[in-house]
Amino acid sequence: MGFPKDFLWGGATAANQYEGGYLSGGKGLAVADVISGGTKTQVRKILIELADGTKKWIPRWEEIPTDAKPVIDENTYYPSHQAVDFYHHYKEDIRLMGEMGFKVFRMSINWSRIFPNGDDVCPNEEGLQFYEAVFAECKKYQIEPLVTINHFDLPLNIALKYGGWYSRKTINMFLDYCKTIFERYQHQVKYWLTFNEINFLRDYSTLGITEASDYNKQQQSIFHVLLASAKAVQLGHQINPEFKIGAMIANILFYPQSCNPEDVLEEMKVSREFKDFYYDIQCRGSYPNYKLKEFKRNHFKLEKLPGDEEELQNGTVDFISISYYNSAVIAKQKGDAEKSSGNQLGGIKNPYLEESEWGWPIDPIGLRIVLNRLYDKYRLPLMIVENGLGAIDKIKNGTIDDDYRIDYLRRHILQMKEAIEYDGVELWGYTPWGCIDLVSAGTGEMDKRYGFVYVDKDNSGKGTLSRTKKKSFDWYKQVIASNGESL
Ligand code: P53
Repeated sequence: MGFPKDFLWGGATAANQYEGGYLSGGKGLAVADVISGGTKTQVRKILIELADGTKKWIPRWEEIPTDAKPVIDENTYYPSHQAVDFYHHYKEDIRLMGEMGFKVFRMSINWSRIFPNGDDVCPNEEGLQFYEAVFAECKKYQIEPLVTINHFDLPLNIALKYGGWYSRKTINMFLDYCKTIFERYQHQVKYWLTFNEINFLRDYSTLGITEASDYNKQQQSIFHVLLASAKAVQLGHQINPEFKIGAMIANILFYPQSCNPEDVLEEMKVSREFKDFYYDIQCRGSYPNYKLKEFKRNHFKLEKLPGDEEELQNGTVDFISISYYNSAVIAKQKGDAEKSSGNQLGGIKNPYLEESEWGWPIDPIGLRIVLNRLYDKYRLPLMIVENGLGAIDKIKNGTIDDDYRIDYLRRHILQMKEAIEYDGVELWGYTPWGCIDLVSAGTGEMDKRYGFVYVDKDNSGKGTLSRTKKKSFDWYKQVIASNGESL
């Protein structure tokens, strides 16, 4: 009993936080490449050049005026440029994954490495060869690649020239990219995810739209992304019917603060807005009524073409994958409740849970609840493709004793086991986030580490990039070897 025999144990990464080589091998610039580093307290910024030639720094989520363009400042550190240089370390890293016994390795393809400008007529052969070599390396260790087609990553040219996902043209550029990689890698890759955290695309770096505050533009852009995903699912299945193509949604679990029906109703609304409506479209193939009603109330009319609804309907996913880090508390009236410092949605502190150094509540039982709710509702196989503890690691006498990380992972794996064994949930695999230390997406820093392997690099970009096994490396190795029995 316990975990199924063929359970996919592994780890997860994303190109813009891991790969580096930002201009190597013919790669073009991505939006991620113009976002500066940051820290817990210092927000990541973009330097823009205005029409009159003057330059100014703006926070990454701020609107970029239509006549301005992002530029790179020579004296500023940009984490994506080198990241932790998987580009030159892939053999070493995959060997380490092989040593841990990984069955699966989640990674993303850098769109601008394949189509440097997004709208190129031909793909960049050197870029295609890079991933071919990576997949061949995985095969040496019988590691199955799980590829995210788009992980917070957009060729800069698509943002500048077309206005990102607000333009319907971006759908076609995306499908050209999908066709190229599906055809090229159809014998090397079986598991695909279309968009990372599709419910978390809301600014220039992900959607490529500059008026992030405009409701209509946001909704239209999200529709284009969802449509692109549905079309990609169909295209993938045409190219290779064996492909398993999944949705990927950030699954923060929301709790009502009290049994006051007002709080429960508010939690329902937040859950729908933040995640449920994306699941519904990707798993059931159409917009739920509550979303259509919301459009009406906002006097918004989605611009659609004939056939779009069928495309959504025919492009439902084969499985659901999620990121799960924490839960959050929702109340109708926030009042004087104690705030949870780092909770992404500015939530209320949950008195029953501890928090990470970045203020993310730690909630293993929440994971079991999430898995059950999803399986009840959609009856699709599930995968947890991100989970883990971002923490500061200290090297003492050449070793890193990350017992806090082991403890976090152990408690989550135990709840996965309950969900499988006791509740009968169908769970395919588990890929903890940042298996080799990488750059944080939220803060752009190195100090927030998730890995089993330590990478020597600091927040300002300095370091040898050497890899060192942490205590959790051997621990995870025996978790995999015992198929989740020895924790
Ligand atoms: P970092 C926010 C909340 C939950 C998940 O996050 C998030 C984010 C964005 O920061 O993103 C996912 O690095 C994402 C990864 C990211 C990871 O969570 O801010 O898919 O790219 O690195 C962890 O600690």
